[in-house]
Amino acid sequence: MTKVIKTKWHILCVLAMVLIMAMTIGGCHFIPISDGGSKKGVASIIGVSQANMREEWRVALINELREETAKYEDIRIVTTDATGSAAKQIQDIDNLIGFGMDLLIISPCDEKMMGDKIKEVYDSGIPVIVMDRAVEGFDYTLYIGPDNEVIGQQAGSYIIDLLGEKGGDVVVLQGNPASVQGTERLSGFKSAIEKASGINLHEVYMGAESKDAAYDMVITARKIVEEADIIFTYSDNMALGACDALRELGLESKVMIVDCDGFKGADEGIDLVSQGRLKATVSCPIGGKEAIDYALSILNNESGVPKQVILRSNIIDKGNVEENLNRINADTVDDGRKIKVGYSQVGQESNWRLANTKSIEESAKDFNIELHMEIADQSQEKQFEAIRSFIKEGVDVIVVSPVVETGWDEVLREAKAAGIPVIMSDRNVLVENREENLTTTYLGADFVEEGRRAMRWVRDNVDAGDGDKHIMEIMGNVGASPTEERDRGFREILAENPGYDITYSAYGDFTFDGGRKVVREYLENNEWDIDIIFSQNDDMALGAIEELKAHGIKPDDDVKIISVDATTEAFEAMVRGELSCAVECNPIIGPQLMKAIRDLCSGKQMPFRIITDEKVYDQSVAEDYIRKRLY
Ligand code: GYE
Repeated sequence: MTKVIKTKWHILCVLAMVLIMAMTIGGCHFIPISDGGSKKGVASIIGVSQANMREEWRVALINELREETAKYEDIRIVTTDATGSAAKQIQDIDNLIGFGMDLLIISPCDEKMMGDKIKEVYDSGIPVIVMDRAVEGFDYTLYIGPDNEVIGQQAGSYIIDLLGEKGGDVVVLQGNPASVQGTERLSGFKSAIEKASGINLHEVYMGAESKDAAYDMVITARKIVEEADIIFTYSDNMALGACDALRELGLESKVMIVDCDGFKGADEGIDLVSQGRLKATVSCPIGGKEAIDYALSILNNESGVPKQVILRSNIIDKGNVEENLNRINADTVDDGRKIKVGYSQVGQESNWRLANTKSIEESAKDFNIELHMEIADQSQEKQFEAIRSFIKEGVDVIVVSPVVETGWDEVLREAKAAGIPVIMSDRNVLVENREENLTTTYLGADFVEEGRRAMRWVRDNVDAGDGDKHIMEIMGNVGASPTEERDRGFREILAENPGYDITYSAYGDFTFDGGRKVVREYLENNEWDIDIIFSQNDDMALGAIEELKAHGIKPDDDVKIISVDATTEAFEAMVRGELSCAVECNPIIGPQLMKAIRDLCSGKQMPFRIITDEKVYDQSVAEDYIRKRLY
């Protein structure tokens, strides 16, 4: 009997060891059975599905996730390695679900092939954080990643400055085909370089994006390299290969190397800059810390979790490598102290704005922030005055919701000179030179996507019929980023659908009266021949509806009306059968903004952009949602 039991026990132990070894070898950080399996003594399990563990930065991401998770005793992390196979990644995810994970962090093998699986997990109620490569659509909880186009642009701009007026020759090492990340970085790099004169690019294609392939290519392309000023590579491991080849060829002092990634490990970007082997590297933040930070917020059902966090990349060279290393290694601690914030608010022009102001004022109290808000009543001059008063007051942080996109460089330089960081909230600005870093981050919506969503709804719900549907566009105030970008997104999808055409477009300043005026003036000069109204906010849509009814034109029957914001008033109009569709633009950004302010003041590096979560509603769902609206 004992023998049999022994045998069985023996087999079980062997099986357990095999299972542990298999999952560990497969990159799965397995929780020892002695812990009572997955859940005993653990509040949450975070499943991590990594595309592969070949690329250094992917290993770095797993390490960063583990380091961060280790700080929380009731959180467990289970990692899997898809070894570059989408089929295996799907299987890994099913295994993680079977393991009882409470949240999935995934870096997709192939964003097209993984989109459906990610949506399936998200729709099942398991929060999903997508990292590095964004999937189509928004069927996930949060995306965290770099802007690879910007990373390439930063490298290109740096090389232009390095070569100066005389220009020069640049050898570009690239995989063939280049990875998604490589393609985006190359695109950004070339878009920057083409703005300069006198720079000759020599593109060299490699069979793989690896250290050894780069080494071989530099050796093989020796004739070109000897005449070059700079080698550009878009990853640390390729840069290391190029460094070794230049050393082999005795060209280290003659040819410089600029690369992307800027990881902090031995012989990676930052280290190679410190050694003097790289001229510069453009850092690509890994995002592991941010992912765990937000994962905990999601698991704790905290408000303020955005939809996208676009991580900031920095140019690191000999002049700032120590400063960057110190920043990366500093353990940012929020000491909870009271923070003084000066907020320059656009105005009180719409219900959206009133809800936005309320959210910010209420969140300030929750986050121990002393808020000094100045309302500008849509005047840029008043915003300048407010910002200068905040500088004089010596606040810790200035936040601006800019009435228009341009004209801010001078006053932002004054804030920078005073050492006061500026966050752009709700709307963004266009500055002359991004490298001046006049603002720290942008927190708000993706207005271009909102415009696309409005026209996609039209395409899917308003039959083009005989192909000449007339659209009236009622726009916000001249020069505001939501005005420009919603228009751009709407027209992008419109261009793909020839059965529709914007036959009249006018500004309504985001106000009720403004929308009413646009319709009234149209009717004073035209017979009504409009099939669809695209209003860039609810207030103007409601004003338009008022004017239509006054002329006996039935909203939603005689003309479909699509609006942006999705305020309660818009839902009420949909329930009344007057408004056809409302594209959400979430004003409740107070919690995200206050979290960003506290992160900034605790020394964390701010992302480039923090994009809010938004959906599209129409009459088919208005009744269900109207009672849940927060604004
Ligand atoms: O759509 C509108 C407000 O900046 C996104 O401004 C905001 C816009 C919003 O007046 O209602």
